[in-house]
Amino acid sequence: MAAEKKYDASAISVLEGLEPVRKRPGMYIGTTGPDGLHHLIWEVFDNSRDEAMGGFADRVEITLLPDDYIRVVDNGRGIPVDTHKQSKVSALETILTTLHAGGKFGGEGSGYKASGGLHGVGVSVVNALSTHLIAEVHRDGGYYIQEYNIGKAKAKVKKVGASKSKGTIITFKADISIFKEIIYDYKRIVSRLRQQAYLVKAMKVTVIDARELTEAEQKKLDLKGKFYLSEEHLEVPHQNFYFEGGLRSLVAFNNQYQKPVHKNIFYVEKNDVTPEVMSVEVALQYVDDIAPRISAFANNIYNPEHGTHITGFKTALTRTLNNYAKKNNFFSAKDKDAGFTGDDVLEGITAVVSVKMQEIQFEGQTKAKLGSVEARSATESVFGDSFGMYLEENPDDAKAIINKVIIAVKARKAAKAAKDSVLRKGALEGMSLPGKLADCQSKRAEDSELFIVEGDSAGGSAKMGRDRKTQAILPLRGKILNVERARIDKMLASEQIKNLVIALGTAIGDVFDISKLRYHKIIIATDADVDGAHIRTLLLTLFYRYFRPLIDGGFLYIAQPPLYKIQKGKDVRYAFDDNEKFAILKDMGEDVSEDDNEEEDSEEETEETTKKSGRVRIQRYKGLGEMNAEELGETTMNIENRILKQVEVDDAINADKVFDILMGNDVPSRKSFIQNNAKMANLDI
Ligand code: 0RA
Repeated sequence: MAAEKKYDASAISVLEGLEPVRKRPGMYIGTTGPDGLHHLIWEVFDNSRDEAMGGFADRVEITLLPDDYIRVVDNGRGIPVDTHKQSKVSALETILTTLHAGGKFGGEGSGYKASGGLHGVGVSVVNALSTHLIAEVHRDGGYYIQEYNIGKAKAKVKKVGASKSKGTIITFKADISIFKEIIYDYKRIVSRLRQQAYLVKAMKVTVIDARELTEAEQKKLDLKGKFYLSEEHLEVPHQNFYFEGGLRSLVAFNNQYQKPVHKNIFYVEKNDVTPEVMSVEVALQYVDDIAPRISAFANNIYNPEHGTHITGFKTALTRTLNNYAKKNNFFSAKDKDAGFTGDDVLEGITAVVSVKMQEIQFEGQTKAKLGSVEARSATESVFGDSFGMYLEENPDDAKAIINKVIIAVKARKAAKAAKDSVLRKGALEGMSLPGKLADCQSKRAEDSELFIVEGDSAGGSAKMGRDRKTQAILPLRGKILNVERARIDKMLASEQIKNLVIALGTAIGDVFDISKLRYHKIIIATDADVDGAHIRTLLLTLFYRYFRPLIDGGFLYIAQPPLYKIQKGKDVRYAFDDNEKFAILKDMGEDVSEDDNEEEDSEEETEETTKKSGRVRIQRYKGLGEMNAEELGETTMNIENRILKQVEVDDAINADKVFDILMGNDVPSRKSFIQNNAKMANLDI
């Protein structure tokens, strides 16, 4: 090792205050992309929400302001402004400039922790990553302000007036030198804050988008000293969320496009379950469907991978329903195998489980899975006892639920018999590859790609345009089977799906084996129209429900074929969106004025696909089938030029939702959804 490379104590800078946050923002907020940027809002909001959870606040308001400012207001106790005897610094400044300062104020005797306060430690992190932050506090009869730049106080906290209110206002502007770009996603913010409003009953959350205000309107708004904006400025886009029903309302919301099999949503909330478990809250309702929809939260953090609370919930659910069915003679005495399995009782359930704990433990870094062992027995006993009582007290609901589960049992037995016979015959594993599949030459999955294309004509072009060494083509004819309501036995009876499963090589269901996957890139290539979007939705749903590990493993992709072919003499180029089209036209020396834009846009609605504008020919592709083999190969399949979008679980979950609407039982919502979306060139899935 070279001498100058040796590390000694003097070389290690002593990181002080908030510097570590600016040095490694990723360690505190995950990324410096959009996720991390939005994390700043969650961090501030979570503190306000915790005030509401502790019963100290009942309103939280988030405003997106011009110039990338975010403002979070709550009517909680207000961050203390009194001065610490030793440090001579106010509590406010300590909280805003010290990492992990939250804990200092949450100790025994403060009455804070015991009240359910779970204050994150993050306001200081937000401060560190903001060029400007204003903290306003209404407390003890006074109105106080302190301002910061990049985490450093500009001056001591100052009392600027009297106030009869209580609460905290944090206004911050994220530092553009830290974040790649500062673009707040109003929809995303609304969706997360709506979810949080369900989790904290009786907290009214208001989200306001004031980014587009003119200067005059801003003046009228006059933020200084103002508490809430929404009542006075309803002309600004805003949304209010307030759910007295808590998780009960969330289950109703999740089931809005479904057909419930019973009327009364089950609901329980119990506080102070054990010294560790501060509360357990569960709501559920069964719907006429097969897939379970279980959402899990721990300390208001969403746990997509579930964990101990859901394990306890499932155990109690199975036991309670079995006990009730036995006691009420739903099982025939002759049937020795009578009884519901854990899977039977999950079919068609919509449930939300939320626990709050003192010392919380997650598995892994992302908080995706709860690990705390106490949550398991606490959820099992609170939910089990209460659900047993619900069944006794609501015999109509109980009967409907049990009948629904009995149907699941019958279907499971039928499916198993059918699947056993299919598998025994080696229908999937040893079976020869489908005739429709044009396989690639390589037998190495790492090098191989499977293109799933829509229709035989696109299939033909793809076959000719491919690199046959590594690219295989499977054409699908029209719509694949609706997997929402089909079981494995029925699915395997569908030629289309059987072909796909055999081509993948992994088999399906209990015998699924990812190590047998024959292609490490599976590429869905459908048309850029509503039908194409529909088929893509069907495929994504199929993969999400039956081949989830392929999504998690990053094996599934969506091809992005070009929308336009632009030709001027021998110069042929392809554009993947309108912006690119205009850029190319400009580059070719064409005059593209605003008027032309309009014209193009309206033209897309008509059947006309080819346009002659001077010597430039613009062709809009309606489908893959319109491309010849060379074009398709060049633009969509060739590794150099093509654009692939890797499918993430979120895409699939969204597809699943769209799917519920398109395919579920709720005909009116399906109708209105299709009517509302029919004109969209690209279904937003
Ligand atoms: C520390 C101690 C107390 C409240 C808070 C922090 C607090 C922080 C934030 C952040 C946003 N809104 C907030 N509201 C309160 C407890 C003070 C007391 O005991 O009165």
